[in-house]
Amino acid sequence: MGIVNVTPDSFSDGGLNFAPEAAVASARRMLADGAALVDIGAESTRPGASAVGVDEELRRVVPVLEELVAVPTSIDTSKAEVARRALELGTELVNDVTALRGDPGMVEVVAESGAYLCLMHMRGEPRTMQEEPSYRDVVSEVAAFLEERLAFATAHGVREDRICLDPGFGFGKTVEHNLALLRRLDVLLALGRPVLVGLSRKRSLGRLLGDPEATRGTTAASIGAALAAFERGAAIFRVHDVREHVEALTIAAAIERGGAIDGAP
Ligand code: HH2
Repeated sequence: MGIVNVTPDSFSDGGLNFAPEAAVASARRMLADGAALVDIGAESTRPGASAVGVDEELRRVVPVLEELVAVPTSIDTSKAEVARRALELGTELVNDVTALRGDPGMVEVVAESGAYLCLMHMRGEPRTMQEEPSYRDVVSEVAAFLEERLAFATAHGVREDRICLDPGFGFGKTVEHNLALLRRLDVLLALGRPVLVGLSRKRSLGRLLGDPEATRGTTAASIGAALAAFERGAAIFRVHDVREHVEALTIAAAIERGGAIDGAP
């Protein structure tokens, strides 16, 4: 899953894809580089980011999706109205970082459309979520949250086989919390749904590389984290640097599968 943020303020590609033509070109390049779909978002969720209204979010996202009608996309939104419009324009997956808690109308929009859905764990809300997050046991608390959200979604008519789960790296979590969740991805996989991971360029990676003030991680660090997640069973990787991740994961998958790749000596 490639990332295209149609925002002026995202933590890693803010401003780069704010113009619709630039966003469309980035999406097409990511697909050419091997992405299976492109996640279009118009509201930054980086720590401290301020909220965007529904009209502004639609103004940013609609021209991009109109150009990408025949292209597999997901919509990174927590607003039912934005998801509804995106689904009308052909989006296949709703990526809701609030896990259906942000807008009471969201679950119905997803259920009625039959779209895929990503449920992500977040403690608090983006403006304040990094203010001393604390857990008794982060792995079991995140798993219990996702289990409850999965039950909520299916009780409201979303098909279980359409849902994937995401621990929400960096959303109300310290570096240690993120590492614990990555190390014990098996606990989330035990919920029976594919796991999506969003580790790409996250600040925890930069901090692990030794800069306590880092606001983002490098591409190499992102790939290292993605491979560790792959080894633990993650199925979907939300990334900025598509080609590099596709190459690294292709090799990891070939090793996992065993046997020769067609055409390889
Ligand atoms: N991370 C971000 C945004 N959306 N969605 C899911 N499912 N999982 C994630 O980890 C995730 C997400 C934050 O990253 P980014 O989109 O690059 O930045 P911003 O929120 O500043 O636009």
